[in-house]
Amino acid sequence: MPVQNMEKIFQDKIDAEVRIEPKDWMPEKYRQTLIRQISQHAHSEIVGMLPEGNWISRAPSLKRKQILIAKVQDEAGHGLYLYSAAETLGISRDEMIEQLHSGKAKYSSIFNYPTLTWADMGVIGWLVDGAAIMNQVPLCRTSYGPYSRAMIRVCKEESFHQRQGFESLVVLSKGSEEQRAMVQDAIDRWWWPSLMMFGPHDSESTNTEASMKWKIKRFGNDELRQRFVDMCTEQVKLLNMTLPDPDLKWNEERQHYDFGKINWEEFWNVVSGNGPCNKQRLDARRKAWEEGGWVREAAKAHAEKRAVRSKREAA
Ligand code: BYC
Repeated sequence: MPVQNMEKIFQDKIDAEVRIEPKDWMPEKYRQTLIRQISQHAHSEIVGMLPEGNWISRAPSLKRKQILIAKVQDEAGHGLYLYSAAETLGISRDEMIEQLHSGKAKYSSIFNYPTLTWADMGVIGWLVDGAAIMNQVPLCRTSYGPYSRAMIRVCKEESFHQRQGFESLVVLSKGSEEQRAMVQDAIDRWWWPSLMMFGPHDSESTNTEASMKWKIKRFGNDELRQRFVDMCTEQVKLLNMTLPDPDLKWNEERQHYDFGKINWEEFWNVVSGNGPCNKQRLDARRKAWEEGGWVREAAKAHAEKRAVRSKREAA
């Protein structure tokens, strides 16, 4: 069948909301876009464990330590579901990890900022997981079956993460002057990087148009960012704190909050590897990979031994 006909059948399926499954025909660019986005997402989950892992041994109570350990473990799980979803598109996990370690594959800009105080754990839960949910709930309906199914589980866990973050900030915001100052400082540092998580303006985005046609993305970067600003501007009032943006103002006509200009120079600088912690994050991942070599070898030897045994038993 000519490629144009295959493409038409494919697009008709997308338009009719039929999920694309691994063995279905798909345009090469659709496959490549999904590998790029899903692997970038998986890497973000794995690298995202580092800034929070940094506080596990310093959590202020046993309860907070248990919650933080559970959250970081969930992130490892999200990375694994997502690597598995990407593998169904014909790339191996080793290739994806090599792309991360060589700097070829991107991961979210947000994880290249340092976590300086305990309040950062609450603010990451509230703002970073909050931005992730805003972006990821529509991905539960993304057109590629394995990705959409992985995202349903990821989103359920992310909403727990966001609530625990906000709850911990509610407690701190009712605490001492010092605790309140710590929360405000963390909000001031994380607010703008959180807005950058949604990616460049749609007018600058290289992938949005094709991704929306293929229903990989359901909304543009700017629409999701606006929804996030509207949500957080209300939530911050419950903490009696402020967002660090003098231009934040309700616009009656648009029925949305207007907000200030994002520093795109900072964003591209971080994305291209020159953020405050890019080097530290990649060094930590490469070191973990090298030190885990013996586990991979042992698992492989075990699997080979089991395969030989079951072959012998079957004979
Ligand atoms: N950081 O054409 P665009 C999480 C890149 S949450 C770095 O709009 P696209 C977690 C983009 O890759 C974070 N790079 O791209 C939360 C593209 O470059 P390439 C992860 C970024 O893909 C809590 C270029 O800029 N979430 O995991 O249509 C705890 C132009 O952008 C960023 C996901 O990955 C950024 N912020 O839209 C633990 C969700 N933004 O690749 C973990 C799934 C843009 O063409 N991903 N770039 O060289 C998405 O929804 C989309 O990939 C994005 C970007 C909205 C992020």
